[in-house]
Amino acid sequence: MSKAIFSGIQPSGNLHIGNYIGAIKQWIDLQNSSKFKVQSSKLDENELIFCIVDLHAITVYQDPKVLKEKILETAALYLSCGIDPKIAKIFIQSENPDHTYLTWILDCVTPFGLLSRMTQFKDKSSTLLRRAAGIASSDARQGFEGRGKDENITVGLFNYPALMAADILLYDTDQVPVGEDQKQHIEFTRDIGEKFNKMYGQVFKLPEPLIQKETARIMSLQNPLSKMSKSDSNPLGAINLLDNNDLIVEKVKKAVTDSGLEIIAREDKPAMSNILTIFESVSGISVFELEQKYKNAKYSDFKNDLAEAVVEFLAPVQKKYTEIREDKNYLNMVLDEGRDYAVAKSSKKVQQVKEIMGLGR
Ligand code: AQP
Repeated sequence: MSKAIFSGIQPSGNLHIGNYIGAIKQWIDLQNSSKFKVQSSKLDENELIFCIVDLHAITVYQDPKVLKEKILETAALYLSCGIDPKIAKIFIQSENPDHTYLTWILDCVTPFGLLSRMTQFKDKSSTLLRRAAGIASSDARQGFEGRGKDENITVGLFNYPALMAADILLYDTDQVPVGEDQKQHIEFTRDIGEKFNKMYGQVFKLPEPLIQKETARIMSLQNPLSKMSKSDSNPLGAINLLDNNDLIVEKVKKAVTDSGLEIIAREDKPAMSNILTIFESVSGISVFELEQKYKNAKYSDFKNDLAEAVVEFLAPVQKKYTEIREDKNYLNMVLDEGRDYAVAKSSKKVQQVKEIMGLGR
């Protein structure tokens, strides 16, 4: 049976190895599985659609000049990591107005209480509050209640899941490959899609999240209890896909470790489990094999090898990235084609929605 796969990344900063392992790697695996090797322009066949979700990025302030650059950087990174535009479509979210149109419609069927339960909003808003107040503590969730009037916490940030639901529902998406952190938003999408279908009639397909359990959540190199993130205020927490070799080596060397010297993935060793997962993802050597290989090794030797593996893995990505960024025509062609494809599909869905709701003439 044909399947539609949709996913995206915010151009809200430097893409990191967590974005790669949690999302892009899965996209490439899906693309390379024979099922999706369909080089066809027909809209109703297996399809892979990858979006640069710039409208999501602006839920938190972005410097306009930087944002423009990061949008193209993200697109070029999709390609240099291995997304093939002959198989998958790549487009920029803000270039298809159907996303914001459907968001408003979904807002009008979304219970306020359901949105209020989204943990990402609680986490991000509490981080913004902390920054505004200069509070260093990582446990500021309860602070949110008392300081909810902060100007940086926008309605857009609160409404983020409705925009994400629109992204997904517009394309009759079957599966959404994401990291564990996005699971709740996919569940929200299903709830809202189902509610709409019950209220007005069958319009939306309900998507499933596609989450690789072992690599679902790559953690910060500086705090294994906190997700590796573009917006982390500690620059040593994330290995960015475009970091130079020296920086990668420095970040790996300075990565925090657990107590004890064992090189083993275990629940009570979150830092080691995290870096072993990263090692496995960039080298293709399983965590089990790595544990055997480094059984009696020194920590420093292990870290040297890890840094080398990351550098080796990123070298061809970075080389290809430079080529693509220098070829503006190519990048524009890919994005134009992706946008046209996306609009052709989503506009049909929007028409269906308008008709069933009695909107317009
Ligand atoms: N640490 C992570 N481990 C595994 N997967 C991750 N993803 C993000 N961080 C990790 C996955 O990458 C995709 C794109 O994420 P996003 O950019 O849309 O939003 P995010 O999850 O909020 O990413 P960041 O890096 O934390 O960005 P900021 O700091 O701007 O909010 C998603 O599939 C996500 O699961």
